[in-house]
Amino acid sequence: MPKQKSSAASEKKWTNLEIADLFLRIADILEIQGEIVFKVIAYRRAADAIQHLGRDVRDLWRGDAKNLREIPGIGKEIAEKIQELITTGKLKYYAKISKGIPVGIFDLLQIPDVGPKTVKRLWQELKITDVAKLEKAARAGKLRPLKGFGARSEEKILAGIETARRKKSSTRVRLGAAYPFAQEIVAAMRAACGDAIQNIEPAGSLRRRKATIGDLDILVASNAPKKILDAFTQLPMVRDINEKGTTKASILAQNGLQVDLRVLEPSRWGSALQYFTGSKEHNVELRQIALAQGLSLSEWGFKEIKRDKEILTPREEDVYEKLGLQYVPPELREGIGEIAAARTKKLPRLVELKDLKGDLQTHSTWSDGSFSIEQMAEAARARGLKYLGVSDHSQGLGIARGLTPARVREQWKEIDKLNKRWSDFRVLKGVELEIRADGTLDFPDDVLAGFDYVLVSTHSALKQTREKITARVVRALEHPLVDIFAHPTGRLINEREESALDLEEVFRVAKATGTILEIDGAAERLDLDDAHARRAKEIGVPIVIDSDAHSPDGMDGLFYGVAMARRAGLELRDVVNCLEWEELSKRLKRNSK
Ligand code: DGT
Ligand code: CA
Ligand code: CA
Ligand code: ZN
Repeated sequence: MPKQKSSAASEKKWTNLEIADLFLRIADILEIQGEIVFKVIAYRRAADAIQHLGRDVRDLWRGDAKNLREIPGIGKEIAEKIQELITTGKLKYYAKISKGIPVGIFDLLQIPDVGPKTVKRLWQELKITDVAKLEKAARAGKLRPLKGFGARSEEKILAGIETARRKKSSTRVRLGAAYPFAQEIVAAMRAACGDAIQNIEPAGSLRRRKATIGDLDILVASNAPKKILDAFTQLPMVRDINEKGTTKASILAQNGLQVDLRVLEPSRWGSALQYFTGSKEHNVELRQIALAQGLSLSEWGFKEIKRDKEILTPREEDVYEKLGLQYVPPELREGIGEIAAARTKKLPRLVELKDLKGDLQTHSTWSDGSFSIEQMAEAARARGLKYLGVSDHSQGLGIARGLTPARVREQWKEIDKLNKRWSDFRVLKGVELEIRADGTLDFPDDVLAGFDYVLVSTHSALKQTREKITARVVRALEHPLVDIFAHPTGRLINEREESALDLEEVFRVAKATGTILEIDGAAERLDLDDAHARRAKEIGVPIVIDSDAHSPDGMDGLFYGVAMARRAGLELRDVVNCLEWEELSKRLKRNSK
């Protein structure tokens, strides 16, 4: 990040979600303290705006608190507080107002239907400052004396406490965060144990590349389990040790993820890796097939049931081979028909990262990206891509500094100049064009005609009714100069649900009009997700996998996008950016007659 003050680098780096949470907490405190209402509302509005930004707040900040005021709902005072968080990692105001508030108070606010006003009364009138005390009081019928409370509200509160508990234990981590973290653990284990490790691999949902991960399951093949487990429980990222035995340990990492690590003999690697990769449903089906052949199958290997004789499988491929099945790639192991396909050797040949020849959704400093077109292009070239579509935002997206037609023409000049540089690489003139709330497009047709391709998306009015948002999108897809529909559902993992968009209808229209739908690989999006992309393929909709990168590192999004595509069973021929640009260009709606 070029414009960040160097002092900030060593401080805590606040994510959008964390900043939003802090502001919500401030609002709660203010309300509990009986502060004036508009101040409380201001913090809630700011939290909402930041949560739904869809990009790092630092990218908008660019070293100046004033820039933050472009975000609707953020005024001078709050903009300066965000700046303080970014540059110092702390907020003095929060330290001041939270003084003297018991920490348990905030847990009370997590209970459905228990708001700051109720909390204030529970605290002041009944001295209840945490969930345990509230639960006890509700069970003992001691809330009734409060004005407006009765037996019914006590029941409701007890049920609410249960709901809050369940919710708390079910937060799943995004693949984009869990995957690099797993790589870090593997590297740290290799550094600590060297030759004692014969094989190490993260299994479970991470290996299946699910969009979100419950916990990490790491397998190690080694003849020195004690050494491995000692090293694991002493890793710097360990916060707590849940459990440590002779072949298995489980830790809670600093980042809140649980990590289970199992050590096994190298001769059992194949069956163990297969078993702990799951899914459970896939494994159940596999064991039934084994039984039908007189074999039992477990993480330890096969056993011939009649003779009680063990058959070990050092390689995972051996497991499938032994059962007469085609090898099933981990991404397909969800128990949804892959085993039947493996039996008849009809599994798809899944698309791979190296099959991608270009990226059609990326951003530069011309809108809300953090790097120049030149830097982004060199980064794409270094990754082995042949073309990079620059798709900066259009004017309608003010908070992302969307481009006016005049700025677009300036950008084209820069791109033309850059393109003289390479014979083996090309920068494409793209745009991420807003579909306005009423379904009209953000640029007139004569501007749209000048791009190499046009990608459309929705960033506002995502709460429209199903009818309204579907009609809005369909209208855009029917436009002859619209080539791609980006991040179709608008979901942000753990932050925002999908819009009400009728995807079946969108798929139908996309196929009929030859509009391409996107798998956006940005860590928070993964949109289309695996299930939607699978359906899109069934219907015959062409798919593009993009990174939505705002920096060179952001191009890792291609990896996560490919992960979703593989889970969806997509092959090279289903993904348009596996084509050279010349071929892809001919397929675009605007160029096909
Ligand atoms: P997660 O952690 O919720 O994202 O999902 P997984 O798939 O990683 O599930 P996890 O961590 O509970 O277990 C890891 C793998 O171990 C799972 O994918 C398959 C295997 N496994 C766990 N429990 C069972 C079970 O009861 N039966 C069978 N057949 N396999 C199991
Ligand atoms: Ca797991
Ligand atoms: Ca686990
Ligand atoms: Zn976007």
